Amino acid sequence: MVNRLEIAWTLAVVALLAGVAAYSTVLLYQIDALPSDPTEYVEVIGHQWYWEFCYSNDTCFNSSYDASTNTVSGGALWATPGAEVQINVTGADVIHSFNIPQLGVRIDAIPGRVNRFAFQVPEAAIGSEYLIQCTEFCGEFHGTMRSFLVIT
Ligand SMILES: [Cu+2]
Repeated sequence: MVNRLEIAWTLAVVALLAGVAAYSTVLLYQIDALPSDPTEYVEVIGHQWYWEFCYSNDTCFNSSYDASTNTVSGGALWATPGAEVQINVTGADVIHSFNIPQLGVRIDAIPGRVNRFAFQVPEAAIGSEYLIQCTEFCGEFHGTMRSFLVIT
């Protein structure tokens, strides 16, 4: 004979897990939601071994990193303070992963697929820089596949 207490405990656990599942599902959709009117769109393309940034005025920049001086040349991800930036990320050759650790931005750059993500640029002082680092091992010079988000 089934104890009433066992049934009560089982139902309590089922109710708790159902609540966690419902809350998590809503949260996942909220995190992935894209803004209806972002301030800026940037196409981000991962190459072996540099990032290409294309802006809405159809100009593209290849960002090359120099490890000896910790600087980039040729371009960067430029954004204004407080901007809501939508990035459309893809890969040109192999799988890369676009990561801005300080902002919690991380999204895979996969050839043949466009992944979309939006994030809020901090209200930082103009000239502030945030490291961009590939976080998917993509070959010999993966470690130098860096750039910067520069507040302009
Ligand atoms: Cu990489």
